[in-house]
Amino acid sequence: MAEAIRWARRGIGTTHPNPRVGAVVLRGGSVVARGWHERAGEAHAETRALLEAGPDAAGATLVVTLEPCAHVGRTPPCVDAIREAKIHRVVVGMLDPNPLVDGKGVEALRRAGIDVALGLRAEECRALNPPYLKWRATGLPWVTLKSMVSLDGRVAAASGESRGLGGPEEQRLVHRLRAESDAVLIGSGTALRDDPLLTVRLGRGRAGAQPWRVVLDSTLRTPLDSRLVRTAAAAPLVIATCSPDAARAREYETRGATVWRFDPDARGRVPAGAVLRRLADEGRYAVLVEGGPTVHTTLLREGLADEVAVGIAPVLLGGASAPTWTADLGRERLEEAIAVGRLAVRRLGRDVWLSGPIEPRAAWGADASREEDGHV
Ligand code: AOF
Ligand code: ZN
Repeated sequence: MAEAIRWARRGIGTTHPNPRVGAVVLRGGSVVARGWHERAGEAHAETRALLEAGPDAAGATLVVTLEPCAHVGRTPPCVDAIREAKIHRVVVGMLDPNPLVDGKGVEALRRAGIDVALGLRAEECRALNPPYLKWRATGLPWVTLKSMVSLDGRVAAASGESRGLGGPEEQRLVHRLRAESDAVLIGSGTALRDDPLLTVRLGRGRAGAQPWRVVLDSTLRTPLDSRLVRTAAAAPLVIATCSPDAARAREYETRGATVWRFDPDARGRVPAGAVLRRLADEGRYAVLVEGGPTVHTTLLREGLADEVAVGIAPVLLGGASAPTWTADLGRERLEEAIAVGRLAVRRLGRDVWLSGPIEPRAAWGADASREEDGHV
């Protein structure tokens, strides 16, 4: 299963809206074939592994991170392929919460007389797919808040300068996070202040399209000559707004951007939750939020954030008006603090990178109870 999980990871950044899935075929304890799901519309992990195994699959064990599908989607049911390949035993990491599958895959295999074990390394298999699992449970995407800050927590100097705060290793990690995301989101303040590109340029590029770049821009103030708009024909750009200015919207659209219009929220701003839901509806389940403080604060206040990832540069910026990466979270007391669990710490050159999930996670989060723990 550990090897199947490693293969599944290859799909991070490309499988959406499908989950990341890996599979291996075992004979006499050794791996004779492996497969992973690469792109929606293409073969599922287990089908690929079976194809590679060929006649070796007969009587063999198939290990797969997610329950094999029992339905006809863009591809035929994997349970049929498993049966036809004469697999003897299937070891499954976790059930697929897709209502079209959800236990039916395991049931179909057992009905066909195939021995099925369920729940092996279930937590690690779950950890392959936070975005897919959150979307299945809530209809919302998995949201990671990313920030680069000084040792005193500020995102920019008093002058507004922020470029170069994170070192080259940190920059590379940010590009990898983008490559692993289905959408990268910012507020219009960041578009104005930093004029970012938000594309994947460093490191291993994703084997396909760029993530969607999304700007929350209630008044359509993102400049037409910004780097985002100037590159809209080459990398997808969505401007989410509540401005009724159709002429201004057309200016973006003729340059290749897409404009989404929403009714303003109570504070007259683009409703972040509605934008996230729309992204999920479009199959974008992994959203990386790159600021600024207004957007991060809104998402934290509204309970829409799932994870934080903060790079800390070893400098003190000070500055009475230098912003920190969150603003008023609407909490007064220490006990009301938003807690981050299982904090991971990494050194990146001279910088430190901290990341972890926001706690407590919603009820859908850590529910492993549906798996038959101890069955394997
Ligand atoms: C698997 N193995 O590798 C994947 C599965 O439209 P389709 O045919 O690609 O089906 C998509 C659904 O199939 C997806 O929502 C999920 O329930 C399941 N994905 N299943 O057994 C795979 N990618
Ligand atoms: Zn399948």
